[in-house]
Amino acid sequence: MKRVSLTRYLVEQQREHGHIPPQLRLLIEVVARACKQIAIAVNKGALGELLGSAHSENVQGEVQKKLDVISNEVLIEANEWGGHLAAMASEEMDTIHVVPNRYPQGEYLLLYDPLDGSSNIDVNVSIGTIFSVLRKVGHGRGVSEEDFLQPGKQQAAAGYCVYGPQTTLVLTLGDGVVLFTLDRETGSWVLTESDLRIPEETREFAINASNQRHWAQPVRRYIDECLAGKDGPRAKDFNMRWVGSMVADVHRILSRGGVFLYPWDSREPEKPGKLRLMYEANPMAFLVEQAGGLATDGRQRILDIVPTKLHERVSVVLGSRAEVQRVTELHQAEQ
Ligand code: AHM
Ligand code: MG
Repeated sequence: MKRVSLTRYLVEQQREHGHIPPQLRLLIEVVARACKQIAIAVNKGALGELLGSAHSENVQGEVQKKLDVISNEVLIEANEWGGHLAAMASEEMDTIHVVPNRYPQGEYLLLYDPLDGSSNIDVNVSIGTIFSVLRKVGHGRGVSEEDFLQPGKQQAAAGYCVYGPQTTLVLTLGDGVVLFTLDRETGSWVLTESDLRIPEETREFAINASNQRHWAQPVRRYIDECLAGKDGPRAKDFNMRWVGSMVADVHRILSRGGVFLYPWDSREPEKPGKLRLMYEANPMAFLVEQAGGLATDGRQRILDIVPTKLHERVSVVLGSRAEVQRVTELHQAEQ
């Protein structure tokens, strides 16, 4: 079997389709290398005294874990000197990180959640890194938060890495979704799936059901319909899965279908949802659409939302088309 490495995949994409500028190629390679480094730290866990709290809070008031902080630093250090980026933004940083003047400035913006699924770090459950790439629109050296406020449909690339039983990297450059598995013996990312497709129909949903009493009516109705199974309006039995790491839940959906919901709830009515538009929802929505699925906030396509601030939150419904459509219909019926 021909083994295709990430480097070879990117070179061939550039050569054959000409749609990957050299700076974007470098960016993907650098992010993938940083993910390898994060995977090593995650793997060491208690042996490297890397578990537990960092005793600090991020801009969203969440307590940071040591590995959240380390992963954020690994991504900054890996990316700031290569000349491919203008600036970075992270779920774990209050403001954007502009590439320092001592380095050349590139034309891309990188956004990431350095370690998604923080509550699973210390219990040895799959966690991951999510990233999104935008082009800097304006010219000149100045970069501001405004440059990042682009709708997700303008992403040049997006992906995530799951640190689970295997370490896998899932990537889209806007032309389908590919999956690489880390070969720890050679240190190389090997292409193991060249066209991930989400089945249109599913019998599996993912939601944190402990929040049920706080949900809005359309979400309650949708889950009630699923729970009613064969005898209900959907006429089929559903199964439920909730890992608590979006990367792991989305990876399952990309692999075998399903629907993922993290909806608005009434505990904090002014917040549109828990998940972050730019670090979590947008990259996952891009991947899911590229794999043939749908991603909405219940009403509109996530990739069409124009962000008004960096750390904006959003409701998320994504996965197999038929289910996302059903959730959307229920929301529209309410209007
Ligand atoms: P994080 O980025 O701080 O880890 O938070 C995001 C995570 C998602 O990965 C996951 O889907 C969700 O939060 C789980 O939330 P809950 O603990 O409410 O089920
Ligand atoms: Mg996250």
